[in-house]
Amino acid sequence: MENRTYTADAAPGDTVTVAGWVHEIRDLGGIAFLILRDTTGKIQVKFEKDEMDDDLVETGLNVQRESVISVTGDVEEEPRAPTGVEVTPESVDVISEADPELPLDPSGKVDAELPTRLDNRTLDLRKDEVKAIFEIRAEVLRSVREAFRELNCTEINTPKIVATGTEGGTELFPITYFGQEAFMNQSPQLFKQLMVGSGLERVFEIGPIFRAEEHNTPRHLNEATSIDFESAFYDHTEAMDACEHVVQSAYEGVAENCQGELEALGLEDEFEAPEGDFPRLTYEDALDKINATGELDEPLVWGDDLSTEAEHVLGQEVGEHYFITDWPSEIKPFYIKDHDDDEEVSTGFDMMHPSMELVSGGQREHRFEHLVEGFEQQGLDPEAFEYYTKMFKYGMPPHAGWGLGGERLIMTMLGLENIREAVLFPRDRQRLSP
Ligand code: ATP
Ligand code: AMO
Repeated sequence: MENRTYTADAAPGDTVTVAGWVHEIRDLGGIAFLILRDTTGKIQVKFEKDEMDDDLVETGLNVQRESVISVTGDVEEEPRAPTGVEVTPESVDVISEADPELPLDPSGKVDAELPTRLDNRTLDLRKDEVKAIFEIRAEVLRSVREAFRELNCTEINTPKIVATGTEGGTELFPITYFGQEAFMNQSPQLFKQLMVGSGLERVFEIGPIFRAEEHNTPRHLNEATSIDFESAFYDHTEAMDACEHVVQSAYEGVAENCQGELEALGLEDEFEAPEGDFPRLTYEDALDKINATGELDEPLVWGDDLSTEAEHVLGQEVGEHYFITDWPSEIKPFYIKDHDDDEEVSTGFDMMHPSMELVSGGQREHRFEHLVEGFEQQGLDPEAFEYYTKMFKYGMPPHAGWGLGGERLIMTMLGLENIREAVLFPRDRQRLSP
């Protein structure tokens, strides 16, 4: 729109055209105010009924809330106005009139349940505190990309329609691909590994993953954003260092660049970037700590995965981001390398927020024979993965990496109760549109 001024830039003495949504109309009798909202903020438009053209007053005050309008007029200082300035209109143009029946109140005066909000995201994101989540999400992605750049990574994009799954057979979404069986990819795992053996060596990808999760929970999505890292000539400890750097950078970016958004969410005082090294507990230490609390009905034994309850108990004990290392080989996938001196123990690790798992990773099995054996042990047909395994015959360096759940990072960072709040249009068991 030609000559449009953002409300935040409207300064006393200027003649401006501001455009946006009718946030509120307050009619006090002789004087009335229309609050116009755009992406940068709000501005008051003043109507003095006796002193203004009747048509102008009528247009300005009869317009429905949330209609899109533009207003041209002079900006003046006005201490009583919410932002200290107001516009005295010369003309008001109703560009797109809103229906008086709104499915959701963007002024936030009437609360809406999450499903109603998700069905009406356009209106929902007119609220400052909801918009703030997605501005922060964008900042997280910017900071994460910057952190990967500092680590000399190359950004890659790998296919989302694939012939095989990697993270366990039950969670795949099958599709038909020109008459052939295919799946939505659960993880870029195999592709990112193939690229560390290429001339790229160190890569990252930020992209969707698809999982037909069995349960509907506040921390699982059926389409999530995975932040994946993989590097040649890294072991699991170096991969953990990179993970710390990326997660800390995300927090720092938000602390530096999202003060207004944190205020909109009421988090300006409590938001803190995690500092220093995250504690690294072995799986055995973790079991001991959990069992020592006596809070689980049954103590955990070697080989058990950590239940949600166990994660919470441990999170309470540790109280900050931490790693769990040295997991039993039997509960880690085929591509995770075992320790050379003890093949019962893997180099796999998880990185945890006190409330949930954020990352899985590890050093990878790069030796062809061991890799093929691992497939057979997990009941997978190595032939179906030949496109992957054969590259391990032509010079595959030792390597390590991890996958970080983007929405879980944002959810835990902002203390959101439901992961769906961190996604514009979440996919879950009940939700396929919008
Ligand atoms: P003014 O100070 O403009 O002469 P007023 O005393 O004539 O205002 P009204 O015009 O009836 O009173 O205004 C009603 C209410 O609106 C008052 O409480 C006044 O303080 C408030 N008000 C008037 N102008 C503004 C403004 N530009 N911004 C915010 N509030 C205003
Ligand atoms: P994993 O399966 O543990 O590991 O996934 C990595 C991280 O992705 C996030 N995540 C999810 N977030 C929301 N909804 C889901 N349904 C969901 N599933 C996973 C979690 C999890 O920690 N290939 C390995 C990674 C690697 O080793 O590099 C993998 O996919 O935050």
